[in-house]
Amino acid sequence: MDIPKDHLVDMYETMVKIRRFEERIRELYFADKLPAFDIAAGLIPGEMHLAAGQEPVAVGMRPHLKAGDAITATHRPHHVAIAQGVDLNKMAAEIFGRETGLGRGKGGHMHLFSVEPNFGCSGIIGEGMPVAVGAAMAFRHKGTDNVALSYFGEGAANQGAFHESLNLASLWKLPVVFICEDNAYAISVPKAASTAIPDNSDRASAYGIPGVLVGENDPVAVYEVMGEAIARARRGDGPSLVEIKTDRLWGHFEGDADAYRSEEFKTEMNERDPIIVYGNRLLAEGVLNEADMASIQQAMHDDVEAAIEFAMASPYPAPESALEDVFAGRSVQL
Ligand SMILES: Cc1ncc(C[n+]2csc(CCOP(=O)(O)OP(=O)(O)O)c2C)c(N)n1
Ligand SMILES: [Mg+2]
Repeated sequence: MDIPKDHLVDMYETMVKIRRFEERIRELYFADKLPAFDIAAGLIPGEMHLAAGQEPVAVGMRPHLKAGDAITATHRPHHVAIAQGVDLNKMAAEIFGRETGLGRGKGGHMHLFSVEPNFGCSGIIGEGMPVAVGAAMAFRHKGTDNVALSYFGEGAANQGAFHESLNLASLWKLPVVFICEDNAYAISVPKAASTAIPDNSDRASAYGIPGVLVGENDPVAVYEVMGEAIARARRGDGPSLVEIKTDRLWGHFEGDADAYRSEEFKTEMNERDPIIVYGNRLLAEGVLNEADMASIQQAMHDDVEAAIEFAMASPYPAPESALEDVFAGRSVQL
């Protein structure tokens, strides 16, 4: 692998951190919702969309980022936020609805916003694409070489916002990289039932921009393709569309019976778990040994535990602050 060792190790560490975070959120999410699943109950009320299995799409861009770059992600945002380096303590606190969270506990897991690094996401499908185009326009006007990355699912690629964003970004040659996370399902709808062509990357030619397909859920393949797409945007040559085939290991949301995917499909998917595959490759190529891996696991687990402890020890927002920091705050009369 013709990639600096520190990048290879950094991607592995970040994948482990993301997976551990998702596992712990899953445990704590369910802890007080069972045995009768009550979505409104417990420490983390509401829906929860976790990204276990999709780590490669997030970590592959990480070594190519520079300070000031902007990222928009989706309703399934944790892997991308962690890979960009969003403060893990504040992110966990937001998920638990605490005052110390990124949005002072008012946004929850689908609405994580950070100024430094510049990260945003939304529960509205397709929302992040035009926002990333706006960020890229701002970079152009400011004369920086920053880039905007927009993550979205293959389901979202059928939204009008996809067309509008790619068209405008191409027309104005804006520094954006559009990244389609193709996990083959939009909730329970398989891609073939919603999308006229097999690969969204082919749609790029309709906008006169490069479209690249990453066919494996592999951080090294993502690293290579994202390196080129980000460099192209940074030097002023305009946007690209990258589609990455990936796997959502768990249900669409926590509590999803996931009955629309066969047991055979799920078994095969688990057998190609990208952390195991990539870890074995790093061992085989002598990049890491077993002891290195154990200490990485420990360090990443400790980081996640510290973030969860910070969140759990933080206060809830005061009831009287409910109308602060929201658009309706000034006009609503109670
Ligand atoms: C505008 C809008 N329409 C519908 C929904 C309901 N919804 C939530 S997730 C989802 C599917 C998204 O699928 P995809 O883009 O492939 O992302 P994935 O969940 O696979 O990561 C839908 C339709 C929504 N949140 N926003
Ligand atoms: Mg999908």
